[in-house]
Amino acid sequence: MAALVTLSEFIMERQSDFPYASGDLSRLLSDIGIAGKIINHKVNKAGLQDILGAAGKTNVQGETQMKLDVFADDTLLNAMQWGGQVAGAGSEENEKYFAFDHEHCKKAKYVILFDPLDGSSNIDVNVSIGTIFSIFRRKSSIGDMATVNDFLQTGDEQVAAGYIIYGSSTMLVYTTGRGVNGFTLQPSIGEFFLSHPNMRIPEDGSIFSVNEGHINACSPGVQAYVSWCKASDKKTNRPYSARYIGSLVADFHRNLIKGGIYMYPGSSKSPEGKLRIQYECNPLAFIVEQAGGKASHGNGRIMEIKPTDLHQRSPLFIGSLKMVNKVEELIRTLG
Ligand code: AHM
Ligand code: MG
Repeated sequence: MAALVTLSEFIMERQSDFPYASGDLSRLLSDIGIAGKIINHKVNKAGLQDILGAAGKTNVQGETQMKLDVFADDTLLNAMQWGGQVAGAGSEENEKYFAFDHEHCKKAKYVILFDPLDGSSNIDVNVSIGTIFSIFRRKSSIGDMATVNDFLQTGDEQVAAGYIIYGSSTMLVYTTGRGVNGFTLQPSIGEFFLSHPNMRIPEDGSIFSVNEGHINACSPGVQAYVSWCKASDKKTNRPYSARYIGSLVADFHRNLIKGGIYMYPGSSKSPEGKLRIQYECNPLAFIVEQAGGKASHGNGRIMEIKPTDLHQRSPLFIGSLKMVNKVEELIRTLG
């Protein structure tokens, strides 16, 4: 039987990849793993919340019941604040970033951005959802409070990124720029174990994931690509299969393993699409590039965008290298 490697063991082992690392990033990743377990516990009881809390809006302990995305946000913010490895946090749930004023946080080297529970529309219907995170070295001086510039870095400046998928099993997938590794939660003992070492995305795939309901409002290049995916061609194994969960982490995770492309293009109504650069596009872009794939905004790499706003949006084309190349080619020629 192969040796079981837990997330904590793996993180500690990998610390030696960074010659001057003091262990802060390792501790931060462990804190995220713990927050993920707490969120997972709550997500798994989602359908029971209303039943158990039916007498009023409070549960048996007298605590007010929170919406799951607010619960996930609070859990991560608390874990980050008390963990003391980040100077601040930016979240999809909050208009402004938080600069933590505890002394140990002011001394921290990193900041974090996250989408605490992505795919909110799927929460109530028992479909996979996820947490996405992105970690940067801070730009502001150690000892001071975090500033807005800490949160407006390009994706290329990320030091680590990952996601947790709450699916048929719960997995944590992350990268620190030395490949991508996936861990599956063993629920009975509450431990993540290395289950997907050195993940690689197939260079080409046969799955396309897009909300086709909006296709008429997309650019000619994007429309041409979707038609191309649906056209028959034995040599390139088309038509491809359409798979769209409407949960970015779940769609991305499937395509990472099987090969495929996820697209959220701009449209005439929303030229910048829907997804946010810093806590949705960038972290998945870092992972996909580390796994041998590609992430584009249509005309170039996602991770080169210099954001000017915490909640800035961008079109996203992400997945297998050849598929992203093809959609870029059509956008280049047709617009
Ligand atoms: P959210 O952050 O409000 O959950 O929105 C992001 C989600 C993604 O998970 C998903 O891929 C996309 O929105 C689906 O959007 P649409 O319903 O427009 O296809
Ligand atoms: Mg989201």
